[in-house]
Amino acid sequence: MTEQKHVNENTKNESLEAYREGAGDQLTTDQGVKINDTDNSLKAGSRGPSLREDFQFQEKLSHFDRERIPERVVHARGSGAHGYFQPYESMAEFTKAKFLQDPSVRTPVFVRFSTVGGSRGSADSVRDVRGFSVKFYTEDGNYDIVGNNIPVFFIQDAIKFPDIVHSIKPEPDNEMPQASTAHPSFWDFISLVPESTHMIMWLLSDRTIPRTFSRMQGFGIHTFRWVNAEGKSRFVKYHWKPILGVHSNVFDEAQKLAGKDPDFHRRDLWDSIEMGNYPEYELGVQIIEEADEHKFDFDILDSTKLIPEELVPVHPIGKMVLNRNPDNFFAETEQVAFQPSNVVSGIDFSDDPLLQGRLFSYHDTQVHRLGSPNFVHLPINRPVCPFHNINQDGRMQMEVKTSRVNYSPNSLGDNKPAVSSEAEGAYVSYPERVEGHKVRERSPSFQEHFSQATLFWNSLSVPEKDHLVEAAHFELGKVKNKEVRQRMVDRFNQVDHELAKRIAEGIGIPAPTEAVGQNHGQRSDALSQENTTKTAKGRKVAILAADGVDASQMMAMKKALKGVDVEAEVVSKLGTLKTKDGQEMEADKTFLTGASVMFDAIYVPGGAQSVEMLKMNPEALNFISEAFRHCKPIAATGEGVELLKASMIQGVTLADSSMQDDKGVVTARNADVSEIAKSFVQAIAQHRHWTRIHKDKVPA
Ligand code: HDE
Repeated sequence: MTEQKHVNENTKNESLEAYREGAGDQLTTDQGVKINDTDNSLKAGSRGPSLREDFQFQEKLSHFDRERIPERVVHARGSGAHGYFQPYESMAEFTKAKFLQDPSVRTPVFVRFSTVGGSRGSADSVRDVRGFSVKFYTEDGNYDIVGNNIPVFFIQDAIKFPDIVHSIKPEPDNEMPQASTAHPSFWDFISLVPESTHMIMWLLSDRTIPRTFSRMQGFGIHTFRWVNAEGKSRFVKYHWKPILGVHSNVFDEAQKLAGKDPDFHRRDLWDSIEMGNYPEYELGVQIIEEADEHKFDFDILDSTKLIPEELVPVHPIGKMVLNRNPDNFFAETEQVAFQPSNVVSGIDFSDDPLLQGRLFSYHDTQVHRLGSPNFVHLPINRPVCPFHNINQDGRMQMEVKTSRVNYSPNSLGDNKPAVSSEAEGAYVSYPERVEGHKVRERSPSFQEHFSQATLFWNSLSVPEKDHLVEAAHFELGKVKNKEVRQRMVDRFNQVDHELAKRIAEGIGIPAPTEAVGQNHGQRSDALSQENTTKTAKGRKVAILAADGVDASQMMAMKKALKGVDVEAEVVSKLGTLKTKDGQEMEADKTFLTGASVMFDAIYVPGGAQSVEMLKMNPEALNFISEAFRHCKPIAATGEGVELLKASMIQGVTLADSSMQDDKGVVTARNADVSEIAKSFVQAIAQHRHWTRIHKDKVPA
């Protein structure tokens, strides 16, 4: 039992130390008996029958037979990381939660990012909502914010959760498709559930194809309650803003990544932490006074609605840094058990019926998945503060409880463990006054479903709107049932007439002739990814090279990029190459192991021989075309410009003499590479260059 008073950044790491187990020197059985041969089972004669008494064989095989536990019913595919959270200032005015009182205290956290629909082995980059779960190991116990990367949800009441999840998951007869909403049963359900409309707009947007976890936003979704030391309560909504901004793939890229590197997000998270590029997120809150609970034209208990930042600004309260990879995937990332019901003093629930249902479901699922109510004893789940209770026994009880009293009250044990008062830090529920009849009903304040879907559509930039329409063409294009597609077009017509017409034309449904109501014309800038932070930091550039490459140009570019925390990797036909000045060098990737979709930008250095060889290589040319089509920055210097000329890119001006910087394509024949690098870095920071009007004419 950890008897820890004050928590710091390292507390969880230190508590895990007691459970760490290296490979050891000598192989033994689970009982500690040394083993002399683990390759041959015990047999009667070397060709004879195996013997029943081979306890070593039995132990090895029977443990292997039980290596799997049930994967999470949703969010099965995930990746985790350790880190810490530090508040900017004391939040005592609003909450007595201890980890939010002192800006000098770093509270350890474990975070798990996930997709929702796919199985444990499915690809990272698929179109899906992402989970964003944070476990704070606080001095007052564990606090979990189990959120998503989208601020709203599909349904309003938790009792509908099995229905929405059944419709998303592969269809029950043929178990297809994997990790995709593009199938009839999902859209059938959605077309019959108007409350899902707002979420569907987010699902079809670029939010569901994030570039990396470090460039992905997180939201608590529900309205929660904060309570301060005086017992005053306010409502609160959580926002995690990535310091690197919110950036996405394009859909074609996400689909290709699923094949080229199904671990793309997991690898990026792992590598970034190993390289010291720690993903960072600012936690922000929207605080709503109790008196303002009913002042909005939607219900703050309705999880299909967000509170526009224009109405209630997001106040940044602290920063989370992810700086340590797990030691063991199963022990930590797979066994971590998040529960929205894990709250600490100063934090309470609202009556959101979606949240209330989750307060039951997560504990229930952990007991099933991890096999016992003692799942809290697992190292990753243990609080770092003392925990003493009189819960007894059960499978895999890890504590050897030494007291004979396991009931309360007791006199034999001096009435210990004793209950505490609120002043001593006991959790006491907020005494919310409630009254009402027992009914199975939805509140009338939950009945309007389209206004915020329209707000989202209005807030998107032109390229974001185009992407959303294309996503709808793909998703609904996979739905053979015409009546489902028709219902969806009718639904989109309630969001916006133009949107419905554009979607209809791509899915074989007649465009609606009349608008349903008038678009309210409102926008919210915070909803568009165009208005996010833009930085080159943490990006990856591919340098295309072959024998004869101009190493001085290449090294100058690498150095300039490194200076702004941009990693560059050399991609070549073979594993090694010879530079123009005769040096042997190793490539980081080949055209087989690397692909443009794995990089954020491309650079082609000069060297006449290198460029001639690349020109003859269709994979190199395709690398350029694909990056161009995905609107990624491209730079070329010296003879490198010739490769761009030989490729199929069009509609941009390439350098003949002086430097050209056109729609993210930066080229120069003779210029100083470090100068070019400045423009290139600016182009990289932009993320993508959507103004390339001819991009879709480029085959890739
Ligand atoms: Fe979950 N959800 N959920 N969910 N959810 C689970 O718990 C559930 C909902 C979310 O990284 C399960 O441990 C119900 C909203 C994340 O381990 C399960 C409802 C939000 C994760 C469950 C919801 C989420 C889960 C499956 C309807 C965003 C992954 C395995 C009210 C705020 C946590 C597990 C991790 C996982 C139930 C809706 C986020 C079955 C009943 C809304 C990030 O308990």
